Amino acid sequence: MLCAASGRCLVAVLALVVVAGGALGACSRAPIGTEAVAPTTVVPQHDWSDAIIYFALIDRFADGDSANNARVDGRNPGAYHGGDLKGLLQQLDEITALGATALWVNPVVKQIDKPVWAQGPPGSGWERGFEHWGFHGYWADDFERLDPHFGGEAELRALVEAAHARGLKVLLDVVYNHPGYGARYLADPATRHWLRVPYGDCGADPLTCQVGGLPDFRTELPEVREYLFRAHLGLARRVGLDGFRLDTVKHVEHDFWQAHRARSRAELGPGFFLLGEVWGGSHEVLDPWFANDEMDAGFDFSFRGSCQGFAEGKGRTVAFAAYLKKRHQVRRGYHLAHYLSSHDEPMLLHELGNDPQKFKLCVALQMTIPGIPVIYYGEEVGRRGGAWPTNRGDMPWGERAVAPGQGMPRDEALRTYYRHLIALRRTHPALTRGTFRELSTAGDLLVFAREDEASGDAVIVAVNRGMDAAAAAVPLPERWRGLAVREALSGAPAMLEDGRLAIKAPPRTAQVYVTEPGTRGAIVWPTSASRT
Ligand SMILES: [Ca+2]
Ligand SMILES: [Ca+2]
Repeated sequence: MLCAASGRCLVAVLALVVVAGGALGACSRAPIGTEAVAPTTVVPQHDWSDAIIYFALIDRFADGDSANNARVDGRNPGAYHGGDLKGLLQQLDEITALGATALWVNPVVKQIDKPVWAQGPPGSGWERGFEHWGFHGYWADDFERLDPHFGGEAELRALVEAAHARGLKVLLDVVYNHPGYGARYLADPATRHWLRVPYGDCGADPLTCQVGGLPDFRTELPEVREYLFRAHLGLARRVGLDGFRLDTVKHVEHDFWQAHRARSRAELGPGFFLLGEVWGGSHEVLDPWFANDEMDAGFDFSFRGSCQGFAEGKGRTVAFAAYLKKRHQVRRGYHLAHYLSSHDEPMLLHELGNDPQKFKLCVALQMTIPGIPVIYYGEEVGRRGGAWPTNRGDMPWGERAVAPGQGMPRDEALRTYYRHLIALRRTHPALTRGTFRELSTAGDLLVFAREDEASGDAVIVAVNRGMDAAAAAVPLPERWRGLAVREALSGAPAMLEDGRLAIKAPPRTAQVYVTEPGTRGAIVWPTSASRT
């Protein structure tokens, strides 16, 4: 948008946690910027249903090439800050050590060569205005070239190869609906008719309007489709991408997306993954795109706000549980991707008053409910930022010699919390593919079970949003009979009383109960849950 196994596996995931933890400890004692850390790999996702996506804005992540830093101004939230594909490649271990299985990067095509004057909303600190450039990649000037600020096709291919060598998949953000303001297509007599004049009203006709005032492609024209398909799918094939994140999906015709799906499968194979942004998406809103198999997944815009309300103590726990139960009722083989923060919305940590305890409740819920968790770069280390444009700040690198975010503080304890939860999600099929069953909603304590019949795995999650300790006794899952149980985030043994799990939850904490490793056979991941 403008303003996007086997038993061996179980052992490997657990080993990753230990190895990565050790590496981090070593880093903190090594001379700054000189530590030699071996590339970190992840156990590749078995299927997109157990993916964890990390979304990075390339310009804000890491600068690996100062030669392409034209018009860089780190003081301006709308200017280029110098990050590029080469820098992202150099810092890939930051993402793999976290445990993410897929990387999503913003569009990389050539951007318009001039800024737009923009004013931030009240409270953003940028109400008086600033020069806004296409650092985010959503203002294309030429879909057939890459923007030198990000790097060339060789750098993109190198990034994809380095990611694949680490077990990480790569999704590229692409825009089919519009080019940037004043793009070359408007001036060229050969392509001027590709843009819609007159244009519609977004409220009345989302297909023909100018989203954010951007010129709308006449995507119903065969020559426009052919041009855009060749540009985007050709790049994907040449650099080896695993899929696209599709921008502004609801502003383009359904038959366009059906043709795009057929074309992407024909050229890139049946596994080429399509994650679409339908603004306001939910299981109900997205169903027309799933019904026609136009894409594999869409964003769940409901979770972030719902979780914020729950963490702030608003509404009854039972209502939030009812919401969680129904939010992921999608057609089999399709997915919802749920996020806490994004480039189009304020950072959730900010919305929660920069209270890490409240934020951690939503992190725990994000990593223990159905769907594909999406992590917006830096939120895992407590990146500060409110509404746009400050939600697109630099990746904090602490004392590491990485620009542009060198010197920005990092909450390493929060990152460790993420890593533990991600490792649990990667180890337990119940957390990715299992059913959701509410167990207790008394007061401020929510307890639910995730159970996966195919693998026989079960997990119980307890989240206490209250300022007081809370307790509940819930029945044990049938498959836990005779097994030792522990609370995985603390490592403490679980208390079992009369065949029930006795939960005692401290104020504003989350707990994740699993069976003790070794007390049952290794968890075997079922075969693919997808259609293809
Ligand atoms: Ca650079
Ligand atoms: Ca359109």
